[in-house]
Amino acid sequence: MASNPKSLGNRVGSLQCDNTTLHLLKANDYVANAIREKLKNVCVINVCSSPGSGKTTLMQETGKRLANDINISVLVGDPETDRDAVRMQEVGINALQIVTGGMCHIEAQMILQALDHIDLSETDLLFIENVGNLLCPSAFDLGEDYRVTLLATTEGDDKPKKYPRMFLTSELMVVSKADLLPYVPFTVENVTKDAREVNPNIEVLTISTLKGDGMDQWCQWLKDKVAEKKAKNTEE
Ligand SMILES: Nc1nc2c(ncn2[C@@H]2O[C@H](COP(=O)(O)OP(=O)(O)OP(=O)(O)O)[C@@H](O)[C@H]2O)c(=O)[nH]1
Ligand SMILES: [Mg+2]
Repeated sequence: MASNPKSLGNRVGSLQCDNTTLHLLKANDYVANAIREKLKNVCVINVCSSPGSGKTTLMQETGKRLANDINISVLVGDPETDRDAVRMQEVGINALQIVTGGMCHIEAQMILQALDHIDLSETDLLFIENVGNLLCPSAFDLGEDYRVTLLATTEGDDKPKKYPRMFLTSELMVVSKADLLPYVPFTVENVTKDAREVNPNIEVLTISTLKGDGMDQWCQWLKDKVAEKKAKNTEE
């Protein structure tokens, strides 16, 4: 199997028993690589966060703003309900719910199966909304190009050091609910410093989906990533 840049399998999902190491995440990484092969013309973004940080709201607003520029599809993971897919469909986004049956993360096999139900020829950007959790999703490569982790101002600015693997494996941290900054003890400077001590390469955007602050930069970031992916595929 080709080495996988997103894989934490060798570090996180392994058991050491009497000189034998079992890599528990190898099967997931194998499927994630198959997804990457299949989606050479689609930019895939795995959106992670704690429950309620604003993932679905951000994608609803993004879908509305980019409706004329980019064809977006969303696969959304939820432990029990299809509420988020319904919310996205209500604003015209092509969305499919993956109900994990109580599981705290999405695995690559679930994405591969769900891809059969998406018109990939009509998709430039595929969002995967992961199950709300800052721990388990960090260990599962879903074949994405980019991992984006939201951290809401209401959650406290100490989270990057407490949940480092999530931030270590993310290309972008979105500080969400920025409109609440005047009311909560949260400093963007502190959280950025901690996130960059965990992952010096992580980009940071501060967004209020509710008020619109930062949405232009976020949409431009997405447009650039979609264009880069298409250009890379054309070169190959
Ligand atoms: N003040 C404020 N509230 C927001 C913002 N974005 C989302 N919310 C609210 O935060 C709550 C949770 O938002 P969701 O988008 O459902 O969060 P989520 O991360 O998708 O939640 P799960 O899927 O359950 O993990 C909702 O009540 C939103 O209206 C924002 O920018 N500012
Ligand atoms: Mg949601």
